[in-house]
Parts: sequence; structure tokens; C-alpha cells
Amino acid sequence: MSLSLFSLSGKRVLVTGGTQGIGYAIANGLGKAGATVLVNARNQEKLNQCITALRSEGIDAGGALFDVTNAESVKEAITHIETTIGPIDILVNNAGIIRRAPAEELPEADWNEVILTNLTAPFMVSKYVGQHMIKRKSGKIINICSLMSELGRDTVSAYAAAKGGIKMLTRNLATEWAHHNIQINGIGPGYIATPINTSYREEGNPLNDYIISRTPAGRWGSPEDLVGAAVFLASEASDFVNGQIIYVDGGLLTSFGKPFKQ
Ligand code: NAP
Ligand code: GCO
Repeated sequence: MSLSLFSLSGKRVLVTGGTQGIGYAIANGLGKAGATVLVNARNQEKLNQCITALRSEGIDAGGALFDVTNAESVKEAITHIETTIGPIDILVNNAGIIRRAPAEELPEADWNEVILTNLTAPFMVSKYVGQHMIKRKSGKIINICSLMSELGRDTVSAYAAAKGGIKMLTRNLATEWAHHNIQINGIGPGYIATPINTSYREEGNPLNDYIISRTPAGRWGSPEDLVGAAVFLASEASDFVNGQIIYVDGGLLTSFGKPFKQ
């Protein structure tokens, strides 16, 4: 076996919401595996800083400014990339948000925003990129799922509904498109230290201890922990893998957990 099986040389990847956190680490990791990277963002300044940072590490990087929740912008951006820049060989649907409140209090506007961003948007981006992948009979789509694709938790009803939905979207797109030689899979990150959950790691927040004790590996994940699974799912090494979710969670989903102190 040669490591070239994992090489992304000559491939172009689009990572949505890629200027920070998990998206940035995946963009960086796929870039280091040889891919040309297009980072999507909705903020020009953050996008410029991100491209500068990726280029400073020797990565061939560019940007795609659009809001993933705006169907017209998504369609325009994908058409522009495919016709003037080049084919999107790999799509990573990473952009996501969370709104936390008990279900009985969650405003409908928050519910709608989370479903639109975390579920409808990955469908829209996949749809427009998929149309080109189908014509080329080649492509990889990686959807960023969550522990909440499998588990419920207080205050995250909209997020869990969307992440459960993206798991099933992954399986359904795989069912529809696998025969076009497109592999659609997901990564389910465990608790990864990023801006989405900074407050959990603040001094005195009991969730910090709970998360560490609930995770067999005994620590928070880092965004870089996700790179190996992303390279695998983006590369030829996964050409017969379809509709799977790889949980990169320090073992959390496999375990009932331990008491806080033993
Ligand atoms: P993050 O640091 O908050 O990153 C989220 C990214 O999504 C930001 O770059 C954000 O851009 C972008 N984004 C949000 N809405 C967007 C929109 N409408 N259009 C374009 N970009 C948009 O959080 P993260 O932890 O890296 O999260 C990345 C993904 O991993 C999410 O799907 C999240 O649900 C998932 N995830 C995270 C964890 C974890 O523990 N961290 C675990 C499981 C799954 P702005 O700067 O413009 O807001
Ligand atoms: C929360 C967290 C989670 C994680 C992640 C777990 O409030 O429990 O924000 O939802 O970010 O998605 O896999």
C-alpha cells in the first residue's frame, strides 16, 4: 500500500465556514495533504486573514464569500467557482451554529435559524455542487455531524434535530449518488475546543468536568484531531465508503461513562 492513496494533490476542496475552529483545521489539513483549498465565509475580513494564514503555511488557498443560508448566493457562488476557477472535487459542509434554550422556551426564530444553517444549507450546497459532480462522475462530500446526531441533551433541541437530520441527509445522498462515483460521508466530532463552546471551558462551569469525565479519552478534542478522518474521507482511500459517519469523539458514544471520581 502506498501513502499516495491519501494524497489530495490535484484536488480542489470547498470548506464552508472555514475561517476558524473545525473548518479551519480541516481546510489546513486537506491543504497539507495536497489539495487546493477554497474557504467559504460570510465575512470578508475573516476570510482574508484565513487565506493569509493558510498561504503562510504553503497551502494553495483562495476564498469564496457567501452566506450558506442564502440559496441564490449559494447557487451563484458554486456556478462561479465551477465555471471560472475549476471543479469542486471535495465539499466539506462544516458551517454551523447553535442556539441553546430549554425546548419550552426556544424562540421559533432560533429554531428556524439553526435548521436553515445546519441542515437546509448543507442540502443546498450539496445540491448545487452535486450537479457538477454527477456530470463528472466523481466527488467527495463530507458533512460535519455531531454527537447530537445520536444523542439528546438539555437545551439543544434545534441543534440535535438538525444534526440528526444531516446524518440522514448523508445516508440519503449516498443512496442517490453513490452510483455516480460520489462518496458522501460524515464526521461526528465529540467535544472539540472551539469558539462554539468557549463558555463550557470557563472557570467554574461544571460542564467542563462533566465533558472530560464523560469522554473515555479524558480530554477535550482539538480541531486537529479531526484531520485524519477528513483526509481519509476526502481521498481515494475511501472510494468504497459511503453513507458512514465516523465519530471522532475520544470514545464518548461508545461508553456509558464513569462516575466523576473513582
Ligand atoms: P465555530 O468556531 O463557531 O465555527 C463555525 C463556523 O461556521 C464559523 O466560521 C462561522 O462563521 C461559520 N458560519 C456560521 N453560519 C454561517 C453561514 N450562514 N454562512 C457561512 N458560514 C457560516 O464552531 P466549530 O466548533 O468549528 O463548528 C464547526 C462545525 O462543527 C459546526 O457544524 C458544528 O456544529 C460542528 N461541531 C462542533 C463540535 C464542537 O465541539 N466544537 C462538535 C460537533 C460538531 P462566522 O464567523 O461568520 O460566524
Ligand atoms: C453542546 C455543544 C455540542 C457540541 C457538539 C457535540 O452544547 O452540547 O455545543 O452540541 O458542540 O456538537 O458533538
